[in-house]
Amino acid sequence: IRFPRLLLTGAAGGLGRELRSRLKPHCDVLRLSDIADLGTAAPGEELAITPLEDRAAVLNLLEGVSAVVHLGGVSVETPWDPILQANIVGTYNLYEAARKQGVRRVVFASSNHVTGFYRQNEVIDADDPMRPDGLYGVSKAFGESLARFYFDRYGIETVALRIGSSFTAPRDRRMLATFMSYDDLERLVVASLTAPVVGYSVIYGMSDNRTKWWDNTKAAHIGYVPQDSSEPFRAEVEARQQTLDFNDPAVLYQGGPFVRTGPFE
Ligand code: 15L
Repeated sequence: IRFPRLLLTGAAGGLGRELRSRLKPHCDVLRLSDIADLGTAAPGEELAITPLEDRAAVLNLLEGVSAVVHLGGVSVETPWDPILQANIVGTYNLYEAARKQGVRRVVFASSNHVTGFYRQNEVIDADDPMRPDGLYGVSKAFGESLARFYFDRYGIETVALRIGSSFTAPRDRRMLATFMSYDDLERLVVASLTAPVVGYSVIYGMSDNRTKWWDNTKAAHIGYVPQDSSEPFRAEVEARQQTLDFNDPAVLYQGGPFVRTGPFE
């Protein structure tokens, strides 16, 4: 499938910068938005600096768009106000704009922090109750609920990606379980955009790691087949972090350090 126009929000962020070049072959026009600088437009790119909390601007942003990859928003635990504006108001504005502009599918960057208060010795799937590990996780839980409502009520499809840790390499022992390579991120996003029917689906974003906390069996219809693994990094990561403190909540819970971040006042 080649889309006439894809929108990538959060295009200046860590994952947005990776997906910018990787999504281009899948569309005629790639529209990119962020609040940070997006550089200059390459052929076939449209740049639109857009604060997600600006409802009118977001409505314009979705005009003429075939599908959205929504990475925009706050991506870590912070004080409440930025989370409220970007992740809660912003995600509402995005789905309202999708409804008004007739956009039929959204790939929503959710997070493993929606279930960060499960323990590292548990294996969960998308049907287990949400256990957010902070206000950031709560905002992603809101986004997932909103997406589910927009599917049930308006038929707008969403794949919610509960992304683990997508970096060039796992940075600590926790990330041996949560790691997703950029190549696997691309595979996951493209599968989510192109699977024939997704309805409202939730899938954990991880590579084919040996240590697994998340079971994606129920998302098999998306057709995501990870090709990479954290395993080649294991020896180096374990050598760097030799002991684990089992009194540290970051070691006990899947969300890692997020479970003990904040409060901020
Ligand atoms: C996230 O949701 C963050 O956006 C990212 O920066 C990582 O910290 C990741 O989770 C993680 O859990 O490792």
